[in-house]
Amino acid sequence: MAKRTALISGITGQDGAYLARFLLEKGYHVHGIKRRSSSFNTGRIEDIYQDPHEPDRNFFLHYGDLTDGSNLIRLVEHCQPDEIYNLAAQSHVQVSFDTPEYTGNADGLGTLRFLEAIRILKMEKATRFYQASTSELYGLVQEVPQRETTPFYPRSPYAVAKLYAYWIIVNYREAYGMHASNGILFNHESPLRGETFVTRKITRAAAAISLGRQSKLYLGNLDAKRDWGHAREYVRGMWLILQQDEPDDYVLATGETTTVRDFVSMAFSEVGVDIRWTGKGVDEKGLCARTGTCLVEIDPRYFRPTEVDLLIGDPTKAQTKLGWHHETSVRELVADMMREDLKVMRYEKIQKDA
Ligand code: NDP
Ligand code: GDR
Repeated sequence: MAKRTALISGITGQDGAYLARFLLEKGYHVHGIKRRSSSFNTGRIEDIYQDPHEPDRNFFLHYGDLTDGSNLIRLVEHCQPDEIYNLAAQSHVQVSFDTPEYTGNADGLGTLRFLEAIRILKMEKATRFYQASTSELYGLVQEVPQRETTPFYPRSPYAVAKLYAYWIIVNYREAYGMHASNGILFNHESPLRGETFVTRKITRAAAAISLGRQSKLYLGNLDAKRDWGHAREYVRGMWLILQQDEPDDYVLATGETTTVRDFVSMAFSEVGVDIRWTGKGVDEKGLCARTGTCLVEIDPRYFRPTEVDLLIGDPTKAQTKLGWHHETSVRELVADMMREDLKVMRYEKIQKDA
């Protein structure tokens, strides 16, 4: 059978890095879109990078940007992908309040530009399209657990941009018969998670504090609840969605929810620190550890103008139709992230001390 070709936008991000590995292992030719940057942004895919001079390559990187429509047309024409995974986005919810226009352009209109590229090139029947939709669409709680039929109520410029992307996928599917699907993915994390998302911020801080490299962790809303899974397992779900005969929309989630506060406790317990919470309210400072030293403090700057309080997904449709299941519990996820962050921090400490 001829090798299949995939085009991944957002290949330098957490999910892009896991998905590229997954597809390469499946024997795909993988093309990735990376942004031009003044410093390296390919750290997550270093180990699968292939030099352009190597013969018989199956991994290719191209410069591109979701805000540049003609670039996307050229890339789709050049790569002739069987499958496109649109993972690129300004993906930070809080940052979207600072950059709402850019976020709308990249995350909302960027998806439209990709779909238009397929349409302009008359590749509607040749190319399947995966859209990285999000549990942030549910926003203000309407129903729990959240499933494919739960009404959306987005609570950030990011979520509103993703709402546009979600519906343009549905519209192009219905209008032009495209094989375009939404994966409504709940939070998924890993050792490759961006450092400013709360889980990685916590695991890095717990590792750094335990090694004496940091004294305190500042956080915002500790009461938010998230359905956290492992990114490695979620990229398999993305692929399964595109292997279905019919395009459709699917929730990928664990079905369990955890507060930010409990995530902190789990991370610190991995390094033998028993966090004793002395405060409950959002104004309360001084969440102390066993030693009596204050390790975690609330900083109002990390609160969002509008928050998503509770996410808990119902993955029944993905389980029954795709045969997809999560495997890693939140505790195992924390352990995995802590293990890797401790490794990195110890290495950095040795270098610094030397
Ligand atoms: P990351 O933030 O780790 O990665 C985002 C990727 O998009 C990076 O490669 C980034 O490039 C790229 N990118 C950003 N803006 C542009 C642009 N204008 N043009 C081209 N590329 C761009 O996100 P994740 O890997 O965590 O998430 C992948 C996708 O899934 C995102 O769309 C996200 O919104 C969505 N999602 C994520 C969930 C999660 O829990 N992780 C849950 C649900 C949805 P660079 O490296 O140069 O910054
Ligand atoms: P989220 O992830 O907004 O769910 O979006 P994030 O890790 O940023 O926040 C989760 C929750 O933690 C609270 N929080 C903090 N968050 C950050 N980043 N920093 C802090 O210091 C902090 N303190 C508390 C937040 O208020 C929030 O309630 C992620 C992204 O990957 C999106 O792209 C994706 O669509 C959704 O997950 C599903």
